[in-house]
Amino acid sequence: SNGFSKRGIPSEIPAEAHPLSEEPTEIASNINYHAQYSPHFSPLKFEPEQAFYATAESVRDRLIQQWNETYVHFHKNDPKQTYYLSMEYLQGRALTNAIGNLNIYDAYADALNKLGHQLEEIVEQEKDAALGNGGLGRLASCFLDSMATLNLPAWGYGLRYRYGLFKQRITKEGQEELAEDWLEDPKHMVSIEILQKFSPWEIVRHDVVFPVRFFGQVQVNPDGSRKWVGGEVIQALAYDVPIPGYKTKNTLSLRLWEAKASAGDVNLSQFNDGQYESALQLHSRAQQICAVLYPGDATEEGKLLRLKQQFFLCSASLQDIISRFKERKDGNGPRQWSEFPSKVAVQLNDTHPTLAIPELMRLLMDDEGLGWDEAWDVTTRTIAYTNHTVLPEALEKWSQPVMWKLLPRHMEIISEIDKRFVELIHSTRPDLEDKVDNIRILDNNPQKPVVRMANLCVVSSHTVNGVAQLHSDILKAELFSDYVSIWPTRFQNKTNGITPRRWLRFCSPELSSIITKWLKTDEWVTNLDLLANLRKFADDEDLQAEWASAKMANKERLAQYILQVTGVSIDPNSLFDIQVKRIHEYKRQLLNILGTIYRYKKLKEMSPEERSKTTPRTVMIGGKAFATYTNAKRIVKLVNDVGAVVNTDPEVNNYLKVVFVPNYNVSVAEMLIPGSELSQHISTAGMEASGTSNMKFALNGCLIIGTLDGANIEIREEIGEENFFLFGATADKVPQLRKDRENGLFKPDPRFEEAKQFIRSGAFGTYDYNPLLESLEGNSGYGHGDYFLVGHDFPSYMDALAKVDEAYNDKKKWLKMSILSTAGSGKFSSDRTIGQYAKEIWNTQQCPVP
Ligand code: GL9
Repeated sequence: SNGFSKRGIPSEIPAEAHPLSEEPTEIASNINYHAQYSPHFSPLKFEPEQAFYATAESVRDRLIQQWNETYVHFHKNDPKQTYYLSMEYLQGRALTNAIGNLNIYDAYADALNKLGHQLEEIVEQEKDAALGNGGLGRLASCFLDSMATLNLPAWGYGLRYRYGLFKQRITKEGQEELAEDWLEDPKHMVSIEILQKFSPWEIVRHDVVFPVRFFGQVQVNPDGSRKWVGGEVIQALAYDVPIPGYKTKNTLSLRLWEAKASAGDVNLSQFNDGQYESALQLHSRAQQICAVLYPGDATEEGKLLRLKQQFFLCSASLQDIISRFKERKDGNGPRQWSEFPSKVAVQLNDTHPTLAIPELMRLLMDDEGLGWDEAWDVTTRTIAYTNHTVLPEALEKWSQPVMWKLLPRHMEIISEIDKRFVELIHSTRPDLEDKVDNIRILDNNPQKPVVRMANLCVVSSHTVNGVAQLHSDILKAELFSDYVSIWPTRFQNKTNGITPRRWLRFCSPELSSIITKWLKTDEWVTNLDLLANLRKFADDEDLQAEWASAKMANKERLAQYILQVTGVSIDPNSLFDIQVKRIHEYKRQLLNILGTIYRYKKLKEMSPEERSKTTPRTVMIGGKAFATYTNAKRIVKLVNDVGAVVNTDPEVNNYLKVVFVPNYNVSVAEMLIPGSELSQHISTAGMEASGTSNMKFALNGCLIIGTLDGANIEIREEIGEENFFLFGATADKVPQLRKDRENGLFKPDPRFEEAKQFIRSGAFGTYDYNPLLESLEGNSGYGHGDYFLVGHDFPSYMDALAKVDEAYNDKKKWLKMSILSTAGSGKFSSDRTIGQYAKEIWNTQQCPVP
C-alpha cells in the first residue's frame, strides 16, 4: 500500500495523458491523470466514487474528440439537420452506454482492474439523469441514440433542470417524494447555490449565450413594423451533453439550456447598501426557470413558471438554429430564407414546445424583416408535431390573459394565425362553419379564454404524427378528424421504438452473446430485423438451455437487488411477473393488484396439497405517482399493504410474493427488464398512445399479458397471437360499455366483488381504501363509475392469468414463446422509427464522419 487509502492508485501507473489510446495500460494512466488533474475531491483517495469521476472524465475526452470531428464535418457538408425540441429527456446513466457505443468496454474494464477496481461497481456510482417523467422523455433519449447511430445530422434541445424527477421513498404511509439532485451527491453538499454544480458528461459553452425576453410590450415603428421591447431579459447558456452513436464516429449533442442573469443585472449600489436580496433579484428569478422539472400531469401550481420554461427552451433553441443557419453559408452574400426549410427540420415532442411556432414567426418578421406570407411559408415547411396522448387533461391549454402578459408579441401572432384559419374555413369550407369554434386555435369562452396548443400545432405544421398505429387512427378519426378533411395528407403514423443498445445489448450481455452466437453475427445490434432468424431455432434444445440459463442469471441478479432494496427475499424459480410504469388509473395497476388479491384469497382457502400444485409467482409492481394524484398514491399504498400481509403469511408465501419496487427509473428498469418473464401492459383500450416498455420486455424474451391498446397490437402481430396473453374490451367497444354502465347494465363478476370485499374486510390493514374502491362504483363521471372499465375487464383478465400459469408449467413451450418474443421484436428498434422520420417527415440524409 502507498499509505494513502485502501485503494490508492498503484505507483507504477504513470499519470500521463493518452486520451485516445485503446490500450488498457494507457487508459489506466489516463484515468490516473484525471484523478490527479481534474479532481473533484481532495487528493489521497481513490474509492469507487473518485474512480467513477476520473473514468467519466477520461471517457469524456474521447467523446469531445468525436464530437468536434462531427461538428466540423457537418459544418463543411452543410446537410439538412433535424432539431428535436423536447421539455424532457430521461437519459439515465451514461458510462456503460458511452464505452459500449465507443466499443471500448473491455479495455476500460481491464484498465480499472489495473487500478484495483471493478467496472461493474464503478458504473453503479453514477446517478441517473432523470430530466423527464416517463415514456415521452425516455423516447426522446432513445431517439438521440438512434439519430447518432444512423449518422443523421441532428441535435436535441432541452432544459438543464437543477432538480429532475423526484426520488420515491416508500414508508408506512405510502409514497414520499424527495428532491433528486442529479448534479450532486447530498453528502458532499455544502450549499447548493455556492458550490459549482457538476455532471461529468456536460460541457459548458460560455460562448453560446442568447437573450430571452419575458413580459414587456410591443412597439410599433413608423414603418409599421413591430418590435417586442421592455420586460425582463434572462440569458440562456448552453451545456452540451455528447451523444455517441454505436460503432460510428458520429457524436451528436444534447444541448441543455440554463437560465442566467447577466453580470449587468447585479445592482451593485444596492448590494453595497446591504440590500442583497433586491440587488440579486433577477439572479434568483433566472434560477427559478430551470430549478425543477414540471411534474407533467394537471396541476394549477406554477403554471406561469411552466410557460416560462417552455418559451425559454423555444426561444434559445431557435436563436441558436438561426445563427447556425446563417453561419453555414457557402458563397458570398446572405442566405435566402426560402432555403431555411431545406436546411432545418424542427420536431416538436408533444405540444410542450409549441411556442417555437410564434417565436420563429417573430424572429423572421421582426428581426429578419420577412413579410407574413414568407415567414408563414418558412415556418410551416420547417415545423412538424408529434402527439403523444389523447387524454383530455394532458392536452395543453394556456390562459389568454396570462399569455398576453408574458408574451404580448406572440399573442398577436397567434391571434393572426387564428384569424387567418377562421377565414380559410369561411371561404373554402362552409360545411365546417358550425365546428369552427371547436377547431380554431383561440377558445374565446369569456369565462376562461384559452389558447389550444394542439390546434396551433396542427394548423402550423407540415406533418402531424401519432406514436402507434391505433393511436394515429384515433387521432384521425376523432381528435383531429376535421383537420384531416382539410389537409388529408398532413397526418402520419410513426410507431415508437427503443434503442436495442441500452435495452438489450448493454442491459443483458448474457442474452446478447447467446443471440450473437446463434445468429453468427452481432449485426443485429444495428439491424434488429435480423432477430427474426432466431425463429428457426425456437425449438432447439441447446438454444433453449442457453436461453434458460441466461434468464436464470438475470433473475438471480434481480432477486439480489430486490432483497437489497426491500428486504424481501424472492424465489428465482417462481414466475417473475412485472408491471412497471407511471402509476395512473388508465394504466390499471389496480386491476393487477385486485387480481393478485383474488389469487391470495384462493391460495388461503386451498389445502396445502392443492396449494403445492399451483404455479409459484412473484408479482412486482413499481412506478411513481404524481405527488398530488391521490388515487395513484392510494394504489401505491395498497400494493405495499398487500405485500406486507402476503409476504409474511407462512401458509402462502412459498406460492406468492408481492413486491413494490421503489424508485422506478431508467437504471432500475435495466435491472428488472432482463429478469422478467411476464409483463403487464393492461391499460383500458384506446388510452395508452403506444407504450414503450412493452417493446423492451418483449425484446428481452418476456411474455406480455395485455389489452389491444397502443403498440401492444403491433407487438402481438409481430410475435404471433399464440405468444401473447390477450384479454379485455377493444377500443371501439369502450364508449358503448361506458354508456351501458351509466344505464345500470353492468353485471359484475363475483370474483371481482370478492376481491374488493376482501380489501373492505380489513385483510390488508385499517387504512381507508373506500375512496379508491368508490372509483370503481357508481354509474358515471371521469374517475367514477369505473371509467377505466376495471370491472368489465376483470373476468377476461383472470382467465388470461390462468392461461399464463398453464403455459409456464410447460417449460419447453414457455422457452419457445420467449425466444419467439425476442425474434419478433425487430420492428421495435428506434432505428426503424427514426429512419422513417428522416425519410417521411424530415427529408434528411445520413452524413457519416469518415
Ligand atoms: C406518452 C404516452 O402516454 C405513451 O403511451 C407513449 O409511449 C409515450 C411516448 O410516445 O408518450 N405520452 C405522455 O404524455 N406520456 C407518455 O408516456 N407521459 C409521460 O411521459 C409521463
